[in-house]
Amino acid sequence: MKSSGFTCWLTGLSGAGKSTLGIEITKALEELSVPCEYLDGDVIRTNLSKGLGFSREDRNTNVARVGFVCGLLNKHGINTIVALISPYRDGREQLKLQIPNFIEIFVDTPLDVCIKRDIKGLYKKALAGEIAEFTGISSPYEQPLNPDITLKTHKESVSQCVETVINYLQRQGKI
Ligand code: PPS
Repeated sequence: MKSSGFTCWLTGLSGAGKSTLGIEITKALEELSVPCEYLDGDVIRTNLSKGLGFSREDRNTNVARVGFVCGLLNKHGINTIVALISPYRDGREQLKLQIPNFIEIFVDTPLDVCIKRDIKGLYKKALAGEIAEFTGISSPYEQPLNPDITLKTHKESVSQCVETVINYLQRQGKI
């Protein structure tokens, strides 16, 4: 069976804006009657990936599980929008092999901006040494080398970022 759906995979630091963008991209696609499912890191970790921690191995397991689900949904024409830190290049490279229509979207918000935003108060705790293996502080984030799309939430509005993604999907003939 030929895969017909696509996966928009948002990767970036905690607080980069992945979830906000993921939700808004999903809404914009639904308004265009494009069938899609939004998969958010925090939600995935309370069910599909419950029990996983933040070691390199656990993060890549998390990424692979979500990738597996995306592959299944895409096969049946359901497009997927994913917001996961997915910090390791090798984990993301695996997805490209596994998902035929994989679109890597780098939410390129600098660490200092994420620390300033600190919406969940996690950076404060991580900087105080209260959270181990926190991405950008005590655990690495390996930036994509050749993402399909780069979004800079500190320079562009949410609606501009959404427009960039929708325009890309239209140019590529995906929608
Ligand atoms: S990963 O690396 O892709 O498996 O991470 P993900 O599943 O996206 O989960 C990230 C959310 O978990 C919270 N959290 C942490 N993030 C990073 N490092 C550590 N140690 C950590 N502990 C908890 C945090 O709320 C992340 O959500 P976002 O939306 O990215 O801020």
